[in-house]
Order: sequence, then structure tokens, then C-alpha cells
Amino acid sequence: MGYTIAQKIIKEHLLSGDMTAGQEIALRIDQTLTQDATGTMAYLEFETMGLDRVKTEKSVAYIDHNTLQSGFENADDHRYIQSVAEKHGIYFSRPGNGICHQVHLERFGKPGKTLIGSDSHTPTGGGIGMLAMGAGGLDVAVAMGGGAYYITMPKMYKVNLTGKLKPFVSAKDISLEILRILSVKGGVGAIIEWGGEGIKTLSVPERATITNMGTELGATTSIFPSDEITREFLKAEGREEDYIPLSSDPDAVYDKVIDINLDTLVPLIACPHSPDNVVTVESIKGTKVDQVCIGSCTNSSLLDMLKVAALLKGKTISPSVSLSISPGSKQVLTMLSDCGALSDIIASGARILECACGPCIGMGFSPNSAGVSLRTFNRNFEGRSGTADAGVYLVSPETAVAAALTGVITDPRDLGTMPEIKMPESFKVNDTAVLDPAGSDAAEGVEVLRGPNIKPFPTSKPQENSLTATVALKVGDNITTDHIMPAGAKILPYRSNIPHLSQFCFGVCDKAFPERAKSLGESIVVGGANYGQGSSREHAALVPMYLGVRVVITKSFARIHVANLINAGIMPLTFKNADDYDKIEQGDSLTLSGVFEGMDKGEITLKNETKGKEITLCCSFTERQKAILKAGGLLAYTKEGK
Ligand code: MIC
Ligand code: SF4
Repeated sequence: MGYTIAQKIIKEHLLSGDMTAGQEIALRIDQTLTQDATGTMAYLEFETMGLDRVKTEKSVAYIDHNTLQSGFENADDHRYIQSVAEKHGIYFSRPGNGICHQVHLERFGKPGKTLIGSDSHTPTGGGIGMLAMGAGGLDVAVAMGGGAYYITMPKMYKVNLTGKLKPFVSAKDISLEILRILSVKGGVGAIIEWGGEGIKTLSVPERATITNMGTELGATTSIFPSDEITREFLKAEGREEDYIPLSSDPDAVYDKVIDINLDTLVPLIACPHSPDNVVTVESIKGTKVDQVCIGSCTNSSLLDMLKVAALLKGKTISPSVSLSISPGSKQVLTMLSDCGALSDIIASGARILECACGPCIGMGFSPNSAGVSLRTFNRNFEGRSGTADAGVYLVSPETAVAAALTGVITDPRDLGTMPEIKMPESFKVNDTAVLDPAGSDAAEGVEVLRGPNIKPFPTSKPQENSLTATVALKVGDNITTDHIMPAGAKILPYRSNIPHLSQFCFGVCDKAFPERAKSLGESIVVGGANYGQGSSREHAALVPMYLGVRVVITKSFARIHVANLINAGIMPLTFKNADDYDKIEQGDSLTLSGVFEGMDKGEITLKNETKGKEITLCCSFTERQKAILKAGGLLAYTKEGK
């Protein structure tokens, strides 16, 4: 039996475990990336491990999320990350250099390598044939220290593309189509390989748009082959030597195969408040639009920006729309400026933002109240934009421009003829905004600079054989990490200050939660299906842990979040029978007994003391995960010298 692309990379990096879907495997990690909103915590964790130098082939620290410096906090964190990177052998991408995933694709990603990043959109690297996965900060810290990254061996899905996209239909529409087909839960436990004749029509940045949004499917990662198109991209970046060819074997076996004919695809749009709430643009055209945002790690490549500029050229945006443009990197911005396309964008009335995440993570540009915002981003979760009652829609750059020009949702095919976009043969490479770390001799003299906003890492308690605690919160299906630990301009600066951050925990669902959890001392959270989807932020586990949450019981969990809960020492359990979700209410007192034996058996019995009912819960912890929970989290476990 032949191998898929992902299986080939996994086989080469396998440190332990059996490559059967569902089994735990340990992987050697070649590269890591962090961004600033998760990086401060990841480096504090790395420091706690007491190692001098990173042991990876390349580790890069990016500053791209917290670039709004409305107080000392973000600037202090940047300074901390810069100094800690310099000391420990990590490359430092300065603020303004661009969004981590875009820059990593341009400058550092290599086909066939493994990459983990403390950001859920790390699978963007799959566009260049990397096995790139999002992880919690602590897992990234361990990988930087040379430790293995543990995942459940995924199932293999294949998407076969045939045909060619029509004008005004783009890679983003392919992402939305697969979300429409599979939903935000459809990729859980799987790696999605993209293939078929149709991929030959897609450049690396277009492939990266698709692998980027594989995250929204819940997939472990997504990957494209490394082929002549990959070689051309690397050559244009001046690093053809990083190219290796990579494809699946003809007799590789997939658990699921999906076919998409690009010829028949039309412009699509994801309606509020979920990326899989997809309909055709045509079906909701005419809806009034207040704001349009173009950028984010999904759609900020040079190709995207050149398309936008060409469509805006010589036109003025609608007076009722505010349009923001954030190019993905300094490279993209420089090239836009050099070819004059930037002037076309400016002349249209767009507002140029810096090369960073910006509005995507609620860092400014929140819509007006009850506003309609069309964004080329990847997430439209409730409240994420910073305006609680805004309606955020996800679209391609083409559809975004059409709305910016007309003031209403418009099928971009109504704009007439799509201008021809000529991509340059080579990209303008200027890596001066990436700082090399100090050599090992000089590193000792580098002082790590810590600001007053950096508070100590919270510690968890070991799980015990029995626990009685109250349900502090009960929530429904598809709870995202943006519900659990919101981001945005007011909150993000406190990512290294868990006590302060804790005041906002579950703010979208129930503002009284933090106080209630604190007053209970120890508590339990109950959720529905796909709990913890979205971001990789370990804060969505660390903050509940700080507030005393000991156990989370749900119908099912998202991959990165469940790993983060275990790393934080919180026990994740699922209902054996999903209907038992209805047998628990907020405020009920629950008792778990025989926990250790239950961990071995895979079943733990819970007694709802308030309702006098017994419920069976499931778990499938590996020996390592059991030990982590019994030690009180991964840091405590690592300190025990495991
Ligand atoms: C996001 O898109 O939600 C983020 C912000 O990039 C997160 C990371 C974070 O919370 O810092 C992600 O996707 O992992
Ligand atoms: Fe940044 Fe948005 Fe991409 Fe997250 S999804 S890395 S916030 S641009």
C-alpha cells in the first residue's frame, strides 16, 4: 500500500508510535513559529524549561498580532520576545515585517519539513508542501527544546480538483466550498490532501489560502504536493535550493475522497457567525454593506493585492463603505508600491493599514453598531470583530472589492471583465526586518527584558482520584476559543498577565462567569459538540485553570484545545451518550469518583448530586496524558524530568 504526502512526511519524522489512525504518535519538529499574542507565554514556558538554545533547524518569533500600542504592554512584550529570541537562537521578525504565516511561506517554509506554530493557521505552510500544524504555546516551547510533538495519527482525506476557476472566482471560494461541504467539524481528526489536475492552475499563495482555511474545518492540517509550481515560487523567492518534489503514491489510500470541479464554482460567502454558513454571493446580493476589510493570513499575498488594485484602479469606493487594506508582508507592500498598484488602492479611497493581523483579531477597525462587514479573513465568530452586534461575512478579495465599490453585497462577476494580473518573475527579497539571534558565545551576555505586565505563569493542581465540584457554566455547540478567551484591542495586551485576562473569560457567553468560578474555588464547565474550535490560544485553557476549572465535559472537543486543556492540567471528558448533556444544568453539584481507574478503563462515572442521576463519561488518554494530568499539567510533568 502506498503513502499519502502527509504519511510520507510523518514516516520520516516519526519518533514513536504506530501510524494507524487514532493512535498517538510523536513527531520530530524541524521548524517552529510563534506570534506575539501567544509567543510571550510560549517563551516564558521555554525559559522555565531551563535550556540555552533552541534545538530546531529554524525557529522564528513574529510580531504581528499586538501591534496596536495603546499602552506600554504590547511594546514591552515585543521587547521581551526580541531579547529572549536573541538569547536562545530564535530569528525575530520585527513588527511591520508582516503576518507570520505569509512571511513564513515567503521566506522560511520548506517542502517536506515539519512545522508547528503557536497559531492555528500554521497549516498555511501546507501550501508549500510542509506538514504544518497549529499547537498550544507549551507544545511549541517543548518542540523548540528538541522535544517531540504528540498528535493523534490522523485519517487521510483527499480533495480532487478538476477544471479551472472562472474569472472573479478564486482560491477563497474553494475554501468556502469545502467548508460548505464538510462544515466546521468535517475535518476533525483528518489531514486533507489537495490533488487532481486542477491544482496545476493554482499558485503557491492560492494553495496557501486553501490550507490556511483548512483550520476552519477542524483538520489537523492540509497539504498540497510540492511540484513545479512550488519550485517556481521558491525560485521567485530566491531560494530554489529549498525545493524538493513531493507527491503521494498512486496507490495511497484515503478515508474519504471529495471532488470539486473548478469550472462550476461560483463566488461564495460565509454568513454570520460561522465560516461554514456558506451561500452563493448571488443569493444575498443587494444587502447593504458598511465596511470591507481586505487582508489577513488568508488573503494578503501579492497576487491578492494586485487583483484588488486592478479592480479598484480608476474607481472610487462607495461613500457608505469604509475599506481597509492590510498587505500581508513588507515584501507585498514594497512590491505594490514599486509597481504603482499601491497608488491605485490609495486613490480609490481605501485606508491602508500596516502589514499585520489588524482587524482580523479585533485590533482596531471594529464595525459600526449592527454593521455589516465583508472580510477576506477566515473567521467570523460572534464578537471577534470587536462589535458585539456586527454581522461579519467572509469573502474573496474579488467579492470584497465589488461590495466596496457598490456599497451592497455584489456578485463580482457583475463588475465586467477581470483585468489580467501579471505576476513578477521574482519577488523583492529584503530580510532586514528579520533579526538573527546572537551566536552561542555572545548569547550569554544578552539580557532578557521583562516589563511589569508579565506576570508569573499560573500553576495547576494534580488531578485527584475523586472530585466534587459545581458546574460553573453550561454552554452549547461549537463554542470557539473566542467565546472562552476573547481577544481584541482591549484584551490582547494582557496575554502575559493571566490574572488580568481572567476577568474577560467567557465574556461573550456570560459576563458573570469569572466571579462565579472564583467564588466556587473548584468548578466544572459543560459544553456541546466541537468545544474549543478556532484558535490555538492556550489562554483558553490557562485562564479557566487559573479560575479553578478542573474538568470540562462536552459532547466533543476540537484538537488543539483538548491538547491545551491537558497541558494545563484540566481533565477533558466526553459524554458516552450525547443526550446526557441534558441531564446536567449550570449550578449542579457533580461528583467524579474512581478517576484513576476510569482513566485506564476509558470510562468514568459521574454522579449528578443535585439531580440524583448517574452519567457515564468517556476518555481515551494515552499513558503520557494520564501522567500529565496526574502531575498537574505539562510544565509540572516536564519538571518532574519526564
Ligand atoms: C486567531 O486567528 O484567532 C489567532 C489570534 O491568530 C489565534 C492565536 C491567538 O489567539 O493568539 C489562532 O488562530 O491560533
Ligand atoms: Fe492573524 Fe487573523 Fe491570521 Fe489569526 S487568522 S494569524 S489573527 S491574520
